[in-house]
Amino acid sequence: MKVAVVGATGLVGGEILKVLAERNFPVTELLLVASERSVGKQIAFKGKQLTVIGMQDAIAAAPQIAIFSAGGGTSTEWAPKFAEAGIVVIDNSSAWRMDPTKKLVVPEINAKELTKEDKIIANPNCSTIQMVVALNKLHEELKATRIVVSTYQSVTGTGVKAVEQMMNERAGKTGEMAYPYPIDLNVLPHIDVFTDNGYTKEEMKMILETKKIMSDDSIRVTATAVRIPVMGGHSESVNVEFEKDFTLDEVYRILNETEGVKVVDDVKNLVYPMPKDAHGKDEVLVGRVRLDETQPRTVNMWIVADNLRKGAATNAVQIAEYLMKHELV
Ligand code: A2P
Ligand code: 11C
Repeated sequence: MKVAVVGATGLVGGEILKVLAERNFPVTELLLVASERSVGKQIAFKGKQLTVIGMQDAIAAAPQIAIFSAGGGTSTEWAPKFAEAGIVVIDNSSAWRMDPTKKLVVPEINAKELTKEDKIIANPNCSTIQMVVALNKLHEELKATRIVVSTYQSVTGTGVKAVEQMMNERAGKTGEMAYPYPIDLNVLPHIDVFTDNGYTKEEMKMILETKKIMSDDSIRVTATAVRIPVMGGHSESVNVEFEKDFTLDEVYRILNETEGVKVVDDVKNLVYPMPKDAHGKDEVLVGRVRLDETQPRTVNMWIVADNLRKGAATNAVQIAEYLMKHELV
C-alpha cells in the first residue's frame, strides 16, 4: 500500500508514523507531506530517512491512501483534490465530520458502513472517540438516553505550541502562548472557540459527533470541555442514563466485553485510570464505575485514553487497515 501522511511534521503526524511502524502496516512507499515550510526536511521511518514533500507533489505521486492531520483549513482545501485524483483520504480534522455525505468512523463501532464510494472519511475528535468506544456497547444493550460529560484534556490536543507553552512556564521562561492564559498550575474551561450558544466548538463536537457515530439523534448529550496542564491523555467524567434496567455487575460485564476497552477499576487497591497509564497505549481505560444514587438507571464512570493514539493516529490507521482488509481501496 502506498501511503501519504499529510501533516507528517506535526504531533499527530509523528504518532501516525509510529503507529504505522508498530502495527506493521504494509507500506510499500511512504510519502511524508507538510507545508512548503517543511519541504526538504528529513524524518525517519523504520530506520530510513525520508524527505518531506509538498501537497502537489504528493498528489502527483498517486498514493492509494492519504492520512491527513494538518488542520481543518488544509483538509477543506486539499482533501477534495486528493479524492478527485482517486486517493482515499482519512481526515483527522473537523472539516468533514458533520457533512452528511461523509462517514464519521470509529472502526469498533461503524466501519462496516464504509464502501468503495467513500473517498473522504472523517476521523472523529479525540475526546469523542474515547467516550463512544467506552459507551457504544452499553448503548446497544441498555440504550443510553442522556450523557453528561466533563473533560480534563491534555495539552497535546492543541499541538506542539501548547506543549512548549507549558514547558516554558515550568522552566520560568517566556515564549509564544498557545492559550490566552498560563496553562501550568491552571485549568482553562475553554477548548477551541466559543460558539453563539455559550458552548465551545470542542463541546459541540462531542455532542454532535456522538449522535452521528452512534447513529442515534435521540441521545441527549451535554458537555463541558476543560484543558488541564497534563500530557499523556484526555480524561472524562461521564454520567449516563439508560432506558433499560441493569445491575452494576451487568455494566462491568458489558464493559469487559467492549472491543477497545480495558476496565481499570479496583478502588480498594487505589486502582483507577490515569493519563500517565494511558500514555502510548491504544486501549480506552475505564474505571470508577458506580451507580448514580440520585436517580435510577444511571451510572458514573471515568474514561481515559491517549488522545494522540486512539483519539487520533491509531483510529486513523485502523480505518486504513479496515479499508485494506475489505478491499475498499
Ligand atoms: P508544517 O510543519 O510544515 O507547518 P501540529 O498541529 O502538531 O502543529 O501539526 C500541524 C501539521 O500540519 C504540520 O505537519 C504542518 O506542517 C501541517 N500543515 C499546516 N499547514 C499546512 C498546509 N497548508 N499544507 C500542508 N500541511 C500543513
Ligand atoms: C483538543 N480535541 O484536545 C482537541 C484536538 O477537532 O480534531 C482535536 C481537534 C479536532 O484540543
